[in-house]
Amino acid sequence: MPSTRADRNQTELAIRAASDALPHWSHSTPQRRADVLDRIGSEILARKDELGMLLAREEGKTLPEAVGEAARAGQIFKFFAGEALRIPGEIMASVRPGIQVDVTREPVGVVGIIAPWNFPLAIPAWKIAPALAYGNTVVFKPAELVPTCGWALADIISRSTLPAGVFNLVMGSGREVGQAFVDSPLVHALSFTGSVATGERILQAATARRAKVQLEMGGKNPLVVLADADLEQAVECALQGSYFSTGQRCTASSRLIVEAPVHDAFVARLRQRLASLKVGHALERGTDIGPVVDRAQLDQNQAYIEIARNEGAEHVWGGELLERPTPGHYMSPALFLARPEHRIAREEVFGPIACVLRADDYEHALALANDTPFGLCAGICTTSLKHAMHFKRHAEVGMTMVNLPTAGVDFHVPFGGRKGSSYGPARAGPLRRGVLHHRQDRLHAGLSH
Ligand code: TXE
Repeated sequence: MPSTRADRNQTELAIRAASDALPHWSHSTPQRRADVLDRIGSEILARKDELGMLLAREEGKTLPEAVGEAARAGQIFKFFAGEALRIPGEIMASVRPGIQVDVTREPVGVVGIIAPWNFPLAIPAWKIAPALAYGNTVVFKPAELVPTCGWALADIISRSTLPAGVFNLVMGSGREVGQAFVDSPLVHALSFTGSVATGERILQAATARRAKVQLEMGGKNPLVVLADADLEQAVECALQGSYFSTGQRCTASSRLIVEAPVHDAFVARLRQRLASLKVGHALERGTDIGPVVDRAQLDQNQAYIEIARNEGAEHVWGGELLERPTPGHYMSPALFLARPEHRIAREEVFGPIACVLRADDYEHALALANDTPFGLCAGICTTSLKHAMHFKRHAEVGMTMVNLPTAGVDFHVPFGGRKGSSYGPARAGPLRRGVLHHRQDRLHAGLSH
């Protein structure tokens, strides 16, 4: 019986196909690439409800979140269709007489894309669309837990009139298929999102053979709540950022750093809101938090709850396994009061678990926020313009949010972190430079002190 998992030989055939297709595709016109990407984006958008249903059933996020993700994947392809027409170049004066210098941006070559399971449509779209827009060819490996979403995306791409070999789906294990991408001299660049351990391994191997590499790994993102914050808004930011999508987002806020004067009120209110959340079937109307993605992740979450208790973190709410009418890996959202040295305050759990750290003042809160090897994103809830502006400049992360949840980013701007969270150019295309970016909800200027 044929296997649904590719082996190393089949992976190498796909890489060879991508390599053979490169000369033609890399010299295709921007209009040709724009048309293809636009077609893909249109089909995804037209089928977003059906794709969202597929995603919710396979990964377990709630149906509204899943439909939103499918729509986002469509918008990403549409955006990069436009970008394909806007590839800039420069003409510069030469230092030598009678000579003109053209600076152009060229495709990198064959791009190996290795994706995680937590955003099985949007993250692949965010890697595939820019790679194709700028004339690269692609070999794509979805995560093992989400083959249906990977297949659905590839099926749509296969109908977009792309020449054969430009885009290749290879299903299989990280060890076999992923490793073959990493090792192949025909793969010029690798774009990876996933765990720190796998990212480190890819980095070592890729740099040894001088492949270009872009890594998005974990986060331990802080949300700072200052005493002058709108408390209700801050609690909603924490709730959304820490627990929605079952906490399975690299941008989730898992450290809630709260200034002492509002600490107890914040915790009480958050506890109250947690009690009102509905954990249940991803397709059921009214579900706030779907199941954990699989048994291994659920075990990891439970292990961290045990570690938190053993290390002396104070349990505030949740963390229990839940029974529901249909089988699933359900658990209630968990909240702890922790100290900075607790593992629950230092390591990425990737589940619906957050901890609160008490801060004496703004400077202490900032120091706690930066006390981590990660640096993906950070948030601050405050009505002080002075502190918001300072935080945007001094939080050691790629992205800061003001009076917004840490999770939730725009697709048309670079995405990336600092320190241990990221490596290489920010996600938004292999040809773009990373910048730090900041977003903010309304801020009451003039109230700064
Ligand atoms: O990640 P892996 P997994 C974290 C999260 C989670 C843990 C494990 O804590 O509990 O990672 O998740 C492929 N060469 N995050 O097992 O193993 C693999 O097949 C090449 C956080 O899913 O890193 C998959 O396609 N590729 C993160 C992809 O790498 C290899 C999102 C990710 O798998 C490979 C996901 C190898 N040797 C997990 N081994 C975030 N912060 O966004 C595996 N892969």
